[in-house]
Amino acid sequence: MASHVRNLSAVPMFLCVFLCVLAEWNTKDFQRREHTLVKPYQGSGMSVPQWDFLGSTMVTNSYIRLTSDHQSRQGAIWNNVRCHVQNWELHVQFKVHGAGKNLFGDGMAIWYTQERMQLGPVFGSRDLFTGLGIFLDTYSNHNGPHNHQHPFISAMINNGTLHYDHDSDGTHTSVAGCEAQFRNKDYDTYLAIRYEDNTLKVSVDVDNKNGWRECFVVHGVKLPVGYFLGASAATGELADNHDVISVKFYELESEKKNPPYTGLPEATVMEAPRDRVEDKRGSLSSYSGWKLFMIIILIIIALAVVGVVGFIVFQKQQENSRKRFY
Ligand SMILES: *[C@@H]1O[C@H](CO)[C@@H](O)[C@H](O)[C@H]1NC(C)=O
Ligand SMILES: [Ca+2]
Repeated sequence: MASHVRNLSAVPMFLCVFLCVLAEWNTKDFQRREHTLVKPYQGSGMSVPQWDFLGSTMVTNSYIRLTSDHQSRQGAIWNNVRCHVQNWELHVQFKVHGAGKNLFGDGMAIWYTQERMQLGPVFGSRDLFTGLGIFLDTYSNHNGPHNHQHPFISAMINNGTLHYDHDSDGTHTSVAGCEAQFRNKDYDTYLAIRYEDNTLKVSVDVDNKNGWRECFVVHGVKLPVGYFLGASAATGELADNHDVISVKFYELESEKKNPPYTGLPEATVMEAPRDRVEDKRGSLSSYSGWKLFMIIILIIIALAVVGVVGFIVFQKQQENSRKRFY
């Protein structure tokens, strides 16, 4: 009996591997290597191709540590290639961890800004920035009644005039946010930032589900092309390790062909937080026609293979039961 169980379980396994390979192939198609940061980080010598780091940042074989679990650190890593892609999705694998049980901080940020390589008070980077900041805030600076828990992920759009206020955890300048328990996890944690047709969507995968959970969606966000991608982190009185494992940048195919926006960053409309929706991680929604066709063909082939394997297993089972009875 045991052998039958093993045989049968091999069928969905095969299908899964097959579909996973398919999903991977689909995303690779759009991946832009000049904005991507994956292991092994180092090229020749100490430098990381296309990325510059500053402050407390330390590059190891398996992670890029923006700050270690020590007080008063600021570190950052910045892509040195301007990003001219209009519609994109960024996947960041990160890890925030430390010895603190109740007291830890301050957090990290992912950037798409005009400025780069400037340490400062906003999660290790400069204030009055121009562009987009996604903040992974682990410490609640706000005293008194709270409308949300920490860690908290939020987005801020800035044209260079807005100041990030730590005392209110940036609530006055944030366009949207959500709670996400991403700290001190044994498994990998991920953040996705999608910017398409003036809509900003942030999703997380922090529950070891291998699927995206929507954090928030904001419509009416205008970000110009030509800015830089970066990540930074800071510790103060409280500390944590803030690690970036990988940054993967995907160009999205858009239906609409708008001319590239070159004005200042703007956020016009703010959408109320919606119910969280489960998405399959790695599957980008904009399939072009022939790709969808290819996928359908491949699924049909997969189903045929499953049918054949199932039939063989069934026959074996019949044989075995005959052996048992006669
Ligand atoms: C910058 O943003 C602020 C706040 O949203 C706004 O009041 C101001 O008019 C903007 N400045 C420019 C030059 O767009
Ligand atoms: Ca804070």
